[in-house]
Amino acid sequence: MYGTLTLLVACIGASAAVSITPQSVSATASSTSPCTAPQKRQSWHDIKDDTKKAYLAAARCLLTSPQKLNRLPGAKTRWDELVSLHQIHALQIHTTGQFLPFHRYYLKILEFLMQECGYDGVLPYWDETRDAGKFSASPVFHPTLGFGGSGTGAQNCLSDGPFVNLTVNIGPGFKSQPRCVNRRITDMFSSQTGTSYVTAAISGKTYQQALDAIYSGPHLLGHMALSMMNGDSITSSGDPLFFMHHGFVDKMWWQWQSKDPETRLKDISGLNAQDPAVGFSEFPGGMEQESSLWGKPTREILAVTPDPKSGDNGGNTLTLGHVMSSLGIIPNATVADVMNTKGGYLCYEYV
Ligand SMILES: [Cu+2]
Repeated sequence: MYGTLTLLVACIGASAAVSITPQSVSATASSTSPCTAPQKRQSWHDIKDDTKKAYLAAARCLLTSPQKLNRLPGAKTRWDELVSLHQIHALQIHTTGQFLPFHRYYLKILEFLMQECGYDGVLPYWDETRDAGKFSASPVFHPTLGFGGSGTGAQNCLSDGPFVNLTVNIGPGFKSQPRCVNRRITDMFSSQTGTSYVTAAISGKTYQQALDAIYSGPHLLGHMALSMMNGDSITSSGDPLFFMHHGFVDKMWWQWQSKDPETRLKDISGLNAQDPAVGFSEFPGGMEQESSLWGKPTREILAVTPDPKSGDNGGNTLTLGHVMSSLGIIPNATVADVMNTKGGYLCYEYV
C-alpha cells in the first residue's frame, strides 16, 4: 500500500516539482531503474591503494571546500553541511526507528558529495569484525593509506593522516565552534564489534529487535572505541572515519534483512523522533539531562529542522512513507526507498 502511495507522491513530486513544506526543498526520489548490477561495497582491508588514496583525497577536498547551500547554521565547508545535517536530525535519528534508514540515506548523501570532489569509486566500509579487540592495529588508521590514528593532546586532535590540521565548524553538540578533527582509540571497547557480537545483534526476528541490538551493541561500542569528535553523539560525523563505521552498521542491517527478505524488506517500526523522557538510550536522564552534555537545538537549527512526522500520517510512529530530507543536497527519499539496498533507488551489496 505504501509502495503505491509513495510512487504516486514521487511521480507527482517529480513532474510538478512542488515544495510541500519549506523543509522539503525537492521532491522525494523518483523511482527507480531496476538494480541489475549491484555495486560491491568492500572493506577498507580489501580495496586497492589507489582507491584508498582517491577516497581520502575526496574527503579532504570536502573538508576544505566552501559550503554551498547557504542555509545550514554554522556551516563553512561542504563537509560542515554534511555534519550539520546529522546535527539537525540528531534527535530524530538515534534511539528511534529512523536510525538505520536515515544513516543508510546519509551514506548515499556522502557518496554524492564524494563524487562532487572527484571520487567515482564504490563507497568502502570497515569490516570491524576483522579488527575487533585490536582496533589500533587496523589498516584504517594508516597514516597515508588510512584515516590517521589516535589523536593527541587534550582535545585528541589527529596528529597524522590526511585530516591533520583540518577544522570542522559544526559542534560540539548543538553549538557551531571550530575544532580539530579528533578521535581516541580504546581497543578494549572494540572487542564488542567482533563476529559473535554481530551474530547476536542480528539474531532477532523483528526490526525492532535488530534495531535495538545493533544500536546498543556493535554500533555503540564502535563509537566508544573510537570516540570520534570527543564522542559527541550529535556531531561525531565530523570525523570522516564515522562513515566507515556506519557502513559496517548498515551492513549489519543488510545482513539481517538478507536472512528473510520477503518479510524484512518491509519491516519497519519505532518512533520517528526521540521520546524526550528517554532521549538517547545510552545516556540516563532523558533529553533534559542530556542537554547538559550537548546543549539544546538553537533557534537557527530549529528553523531548518524537518518535521519528524513528514509522511507518517501525523503520528509518532515511523512508516515506510516517512520522508527523509538532506535539506537540498540530494532529493529527499522515503524510508521505503532505502529498505532494499538493491531496490533501484539504491543498488549495492556488501562483500
Ligand atoms: Cu548518527
